[in-house]
Amino acid sequence: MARLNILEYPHPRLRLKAAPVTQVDERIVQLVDDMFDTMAEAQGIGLAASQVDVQERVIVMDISEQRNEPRVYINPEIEVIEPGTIPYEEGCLSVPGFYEAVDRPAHVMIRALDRDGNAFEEEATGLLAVCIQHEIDHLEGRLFVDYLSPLKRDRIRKKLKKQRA
Ligand code: GNR
Ligand code: NI
Repeated sequence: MARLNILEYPHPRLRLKAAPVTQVDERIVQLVDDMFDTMAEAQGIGLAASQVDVQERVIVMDISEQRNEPRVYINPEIEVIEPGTIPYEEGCLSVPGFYEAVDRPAHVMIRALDRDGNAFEEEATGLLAVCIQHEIDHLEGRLFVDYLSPLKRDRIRKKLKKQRA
């Protein structure tokens, strides 16, 4: 088990597109386990491999209160199954301390591989739907701040830069 370093906005590597996993082997299982460690330590509800500088399509999540419902999504795909969006106040471990409302499709079907490499599908609404879309965005090199006005985004970028200085 190991905790990995989380890249923070505006790190250029957060903009890279992640490649599909070709085989769910020991290396991927190790990555998944390290990502769960990293997410727990950072008290996040989701983490995409892109955030720990691994450009492969791997996501871990746990949106449960008790933090005892681990979810793994490898090579995830989503399909919007009902029109309509919900606003949700989003945060991101790569944009620490900032929360802003983002609109996303409210009802989606997720298809992915699990930690054993088996295909599964899952219907998602509410926070699950929001979170999987937020994580898939990371795999595409997108961040929630991209949905904000350029002014808000720039303010966040400058404040983070100042905090780190
Ligand atoms: O911990 C997180 N909380 C969160 C809250 C609202 C919408 C999305 C998220 S995901 C975030 C962890 C993270 O940065 N995942 O990429
Ligand atoms: Ni995030």
